Amino acid sequence: MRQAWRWFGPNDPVSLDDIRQAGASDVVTALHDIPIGDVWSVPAITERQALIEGGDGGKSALRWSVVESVAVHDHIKRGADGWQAYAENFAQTLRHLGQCGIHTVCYNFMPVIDWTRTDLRFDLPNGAKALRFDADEFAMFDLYLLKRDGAPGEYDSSATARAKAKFDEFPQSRRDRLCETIMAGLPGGMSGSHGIEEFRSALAAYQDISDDELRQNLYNFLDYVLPVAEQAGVNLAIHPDDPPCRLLGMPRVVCTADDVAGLFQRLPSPANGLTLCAGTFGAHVDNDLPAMAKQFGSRIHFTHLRGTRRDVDNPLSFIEAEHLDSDIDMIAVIRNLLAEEKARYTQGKAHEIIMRPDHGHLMLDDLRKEKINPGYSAIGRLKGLAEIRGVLRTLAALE
Ligand code: DNO
Repeated sequence: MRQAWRWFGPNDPVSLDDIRQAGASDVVTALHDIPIGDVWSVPAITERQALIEGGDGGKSALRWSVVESVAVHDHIKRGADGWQAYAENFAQTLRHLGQCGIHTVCYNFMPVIDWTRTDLRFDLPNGAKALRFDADEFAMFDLYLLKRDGAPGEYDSSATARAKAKFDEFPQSRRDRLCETIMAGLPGGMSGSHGIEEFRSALAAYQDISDDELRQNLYNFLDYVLPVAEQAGVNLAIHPDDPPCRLLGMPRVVCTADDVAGLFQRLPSPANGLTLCAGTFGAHVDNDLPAMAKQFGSRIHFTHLRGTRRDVDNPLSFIEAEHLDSDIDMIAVIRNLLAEEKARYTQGKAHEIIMRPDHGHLMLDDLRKEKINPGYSAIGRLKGLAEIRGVLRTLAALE
């Protein structure tokens, strides 16, 4: 397995030198400055590549091996007039990436909001801070802050009562922070930030789109881009919807193992692959992560090996737990991914799966830093990567 690290580019407070010290060999990044829907030109890609791979006189080598993510334009997700032009731009970006030797591209098909949390500094008993998704706080936002038209019909009476209790309990400052956390977009989010009116109208545009329609729009998009990806030597790796449940009345199509199985059945192209984001899938009670690692083995090109722990009294709420200590049997996931690599190797195929740690806890010195990207501070991810590296080494030694 190749050990990678997400980097947000030259303005990331965690530098390429830090990544070298973490012991990662591969970098996961994107050209975040290019507007969603525009083509990434070859010079723009090679310039970033030179920065990462330039060698810098005797320093450990790094390789930009995964793009996370090329964003899918909203027109494509809605199947709106002119979506094909955006699909063509996406395809052109894939051609350029393939030409530059970057062969793995993560993307997602989440409408309006990318990954979503309600608390970016949830206190853990050990003094570190974690990201958290609290379903009641989210419902409170939907019902009492956003006041979305369809919302009251979508929560049962006990969920509504819990949301109301939160609303009453939260001072204005916490309500404001919740709005910002949900609407401003998190690092690496592919949908940008919204003001409340803009947010309402972006959501309204999905009001009449069912899960089946969104799924069909995903298939139409992939019908368009997969042949290009194959030709360009690029594997696409869809990232699941995070969290894997219905939000704000919008359709969702990549939440469970069944969703993923359906996608591969409908579009068997070898370029049609998966980002096995253990933490995201693990937040859904139906998903068995070790089984998914086995079931989708040959399609897994990229993996986020983080863990989530669901609340006992509400399985829709969760915290980002320790990488090895969560609801997920991470050792079994890794064992199955290593078995997949071995099978590929035996078949003479490119065999290495790229992994990265994800959403580390905010801890130690990072707690005192002014500028951190939530989930992407250095030390928590360093801890996650080091723990996973220990598992990789141990399982290899036991072979
Ligand atoms: C959060 C990430 C997401 C993910 C994109 C994938 O940390 O897992 O931002 O990168 O949604 O396209």
